[in-house]
Amino acid sequence: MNKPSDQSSDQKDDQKEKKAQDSDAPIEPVAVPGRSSRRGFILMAVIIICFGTLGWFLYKVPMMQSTSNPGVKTTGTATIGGPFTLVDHFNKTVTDADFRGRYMLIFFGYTYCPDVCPTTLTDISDALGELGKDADDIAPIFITVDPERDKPEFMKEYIEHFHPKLIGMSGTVEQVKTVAGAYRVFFQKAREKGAEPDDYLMNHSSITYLMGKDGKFLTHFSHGTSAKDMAAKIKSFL
Ligand SMILES: [Cu+2]
Repeated sequence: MNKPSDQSSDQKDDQKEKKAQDSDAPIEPVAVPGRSSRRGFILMAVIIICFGTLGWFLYKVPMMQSTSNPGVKTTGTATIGGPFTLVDHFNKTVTDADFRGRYMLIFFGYTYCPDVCPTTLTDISDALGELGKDADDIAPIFITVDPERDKPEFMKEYIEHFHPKLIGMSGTVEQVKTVAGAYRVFFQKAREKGAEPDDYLMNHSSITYLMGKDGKFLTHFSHGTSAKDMAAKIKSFL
């Protein structure tokens, strides 16, 4: 799974290490032979180590505390979701407002996905089956993060493999970026060197969102949640 925040903190660590090396550098010219200068050198080294350790505690420890508990949502649930304008698999423009009064079960992915998307869409479909009549109020939505290849016609063909109620959504790259941003979904093209321009995979977040009748975030399901568990959790909100 992708953790952009971890990546950036790694980079910060690298930079910090580089800085630490830089600050060590001026010590060398001080180390001239002789007792007093050697004592001075040791003293200076001790001071540097002390400040270095203090610095590490001041910077690193709060950082570890903020990243070591991914279960705690620091962003708040209110910021997940938001307005979108996309194109459904009938090539019709749709917005989030069209779904007011219904629950939205939203998953982001792409039709060329080798594993995560087909598995999740199968789980979603099975969960809907499990819910039976209760699923009438739920709009299961599959939004592509690969609109360049996933045109509406292709989305239509793809979702037919899963559940008759599934709604496939595509749009312009800009529209998809907007909705993905609103749902804090990460996605990125991964093309191997020398591959054809349209021969690539998409790295993407694999979270399924349940949004309320008012369009507000209710809960989310991580990849691998069983259909049974998903159905039970959804039912608790209906
Ligand atoms: Cu996928």
